[in-house]
Amino acid sequence: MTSKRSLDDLALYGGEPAFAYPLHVGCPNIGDRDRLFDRINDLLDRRWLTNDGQYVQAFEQAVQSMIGVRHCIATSNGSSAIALLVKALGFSGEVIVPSFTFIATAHVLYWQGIKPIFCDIDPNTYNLDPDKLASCITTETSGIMCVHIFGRPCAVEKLMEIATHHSLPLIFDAAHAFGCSYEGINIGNFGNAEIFSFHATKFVNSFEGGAVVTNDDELAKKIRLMRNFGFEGMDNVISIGINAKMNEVSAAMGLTSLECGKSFIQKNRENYECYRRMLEGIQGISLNIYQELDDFNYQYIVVEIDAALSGTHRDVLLDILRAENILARRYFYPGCHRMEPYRTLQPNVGARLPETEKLVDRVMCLPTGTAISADEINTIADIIRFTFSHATDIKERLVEIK
Ligand code: T4K
Repeated sequence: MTSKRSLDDLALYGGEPAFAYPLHVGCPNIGDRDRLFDRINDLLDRRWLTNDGQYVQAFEQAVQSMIGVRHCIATSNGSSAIALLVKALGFSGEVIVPSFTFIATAHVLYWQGIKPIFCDIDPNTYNLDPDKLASCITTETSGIMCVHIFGRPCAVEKLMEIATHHSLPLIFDAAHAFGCSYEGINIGNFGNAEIFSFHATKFVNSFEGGAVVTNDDELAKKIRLMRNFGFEGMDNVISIGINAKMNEVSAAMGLTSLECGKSFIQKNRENYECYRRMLEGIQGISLNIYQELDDFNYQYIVVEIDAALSGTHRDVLLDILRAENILARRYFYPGCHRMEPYRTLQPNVGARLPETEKLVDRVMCLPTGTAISADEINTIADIIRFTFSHATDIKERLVEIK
């Protein structure tokens, strides 16, 4: 329970922070240290540190069998996985993407001279709205990249229908969706290919890492070559390529993390249920509810703040929480279209993204993962309740400060 009794108890106004240490949204899950150190000692003993080593191969196999997909090509990070995939599919001109995503989704395209065409989202799922997709297609469109944002699957079937109808390749940025499924099929099996991120902040992590997964043999072969400068054999380069390889220490961490994946999901789910109970009945905050039908990794706790109902704008709550050492994040404010270079290149695009513009002002992610306890979640919820119940006084103070 928080000891906040008056506004002056809030750390923002000089009180003692609720936590003496930071509570992060993306605090990494560590897993079985002994197994990790055994593996690292083993790879050091064998002096094989990178370049398609034993642990990378084992990691790829483990991902393949877990997802039930024919190919997994492990990469240095999620961004390089997208870059390889976009290059291998020959995307050019324009590619349709949501703006409500991490900046990497758009940047990887623009980095390769491709113009991201931002499409609006469905406010219920935060994913690209298939009903708005067709109007974004032009003669320059070479592909569609959707994002299973926060791990919630996109409207896969509708998207595939539209892509097929227009003969466009469809890929998924599944950076958040490892361990999730759509109608009984694991994410990783849809479209031409999908990519995962195994960054430190993901529930299964390899420090830095990523992967392209696909059931297309030819595409997999092409990407595997591109990941290693286009080398086929020792001194024969048969295609353009770059260095996007995952190293052995990362793969050792990835494998170890994967082995603990079920327990990480279990803990994330417990945290989610705890938030659900604790936030219930607080007017003006709604927790994203997930379909029970499919597998889900619960790696993000996503809430929307209704400023009219709660009397508190999301950003005011964010300042209050952060002063208490609760380092909530405004993922994905302000939307890619309002970040450079896109806001300069496409200054009026916001007009056709009304749902994205509304959401980026309301949404927030709260700390979760194996490092957080139920007591800490209770305190976070108490501070939110306290803030909303003192909304008028807080507003007055803000006016005074200005
Ligand atoms: N597509 C999508 C949809 C993505 O969300 C991402 C990445 C990508 C593509 C690209 O994948 P990668 O190339 O990154 O593999 C973080 C992550 O760096 C990024 O991977 C992730 N998405 C994004 C949603 O979140 P930042 O800039 O917010 O990271 P940072 O450093 O602020 O970390 C987030 C929180 O985690 C902080 O509160 C601090 C905490 N943290 C972080 C690290 C690295 C720790 O406690 N320990 C740590 O070691 O992007």
